[in-house]
Amino acid sequence: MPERDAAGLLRDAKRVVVFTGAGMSAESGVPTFRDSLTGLWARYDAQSLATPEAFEADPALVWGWYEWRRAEVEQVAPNAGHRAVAAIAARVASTVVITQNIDDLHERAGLEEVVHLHGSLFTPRCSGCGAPAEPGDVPAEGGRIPPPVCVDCGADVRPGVVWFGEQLPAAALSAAAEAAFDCDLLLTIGTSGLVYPAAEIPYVADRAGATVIQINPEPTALDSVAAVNLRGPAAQVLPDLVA
Ligand code: BJW
Repeated sequence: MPERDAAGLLRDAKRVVVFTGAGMSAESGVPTFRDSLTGLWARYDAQSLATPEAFEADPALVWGWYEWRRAEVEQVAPNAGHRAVAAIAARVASTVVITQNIDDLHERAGLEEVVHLHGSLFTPRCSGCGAPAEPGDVPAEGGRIPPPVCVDCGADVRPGVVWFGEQLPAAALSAAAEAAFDCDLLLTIGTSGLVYPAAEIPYVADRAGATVIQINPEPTALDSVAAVNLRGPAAQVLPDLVA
């Protein structure tokens, strides 16, 4: 289905869900995970950095890596795709934006509420008692830095993100599932659709009768659930869709 028809579907939609992944922020300069040349998992070992076991084994390595990524995100700006998503939310009041991203680029593009399924670089917390904590010093890429210690219980502060093998925040997951179940149009943007349970969200919408539109330059695991596949980068396709 051509872009013109996708724009019509969006114009007619009453309850929209926007579901985003790393490709949403790629044109801002934030690397994706699984792109074969530039993805984070092409350069770094996920098991050594993005698991609770990795943090237990080497907290300074893991804390330093996330603090470096936080600093990188602070240097970049939302792109035209983020601004187009904010424009959709301004136009359709019931829009729910669900992201797997741990950056804050949707918020900086003007969205007040974003459902963060995989947490955030900006919400570190105590690994012992769960109390919120402050980000620490920023190391150079690959630099180790011991995490701060919780002022309440003395345990290490950890990044506020969801690692492999960890449960997603229950409130975010149920808000996402409910929004997907209730929507009439779901836009899935810049995700490979490989990581569960987040990747279930477009299927929930499809099973509940919504139309799924995908924006991605490459084929993905979600191609078959999408009624419309718009093959292109988010910062180019989205502005045309909302024009
Ligand atoms: C563009 C573009 C442009 C490029 N414009 N597009 C069922 C089956 C198999 C395994 C499992 C299963 N259920 C659970 C699992 C295990 C696991 C999992 O899914 N593994 C699979 C990888 C096999 N899931 C978990 O462990 C989850 N937890 C869980 O299930 O808990 C259960 C439990 C129950 C009871 C007790 C305890 C536990 C947690 C998953 C957490 C994922 N965390 C990460 C890291 C976050 C922190 C960090 O950033 O370091 O989240 S992994 C990483 O992948 C990150 C992302 O949010 C997530 C998704 O990646 P995303 O966004 O799709 O990025 P890419 O790189 O994959 O794709 C980018 C796309 O963009 C590509 O398609 C490009 O083409 C496209 N693109 N440029 C538009 N300009």
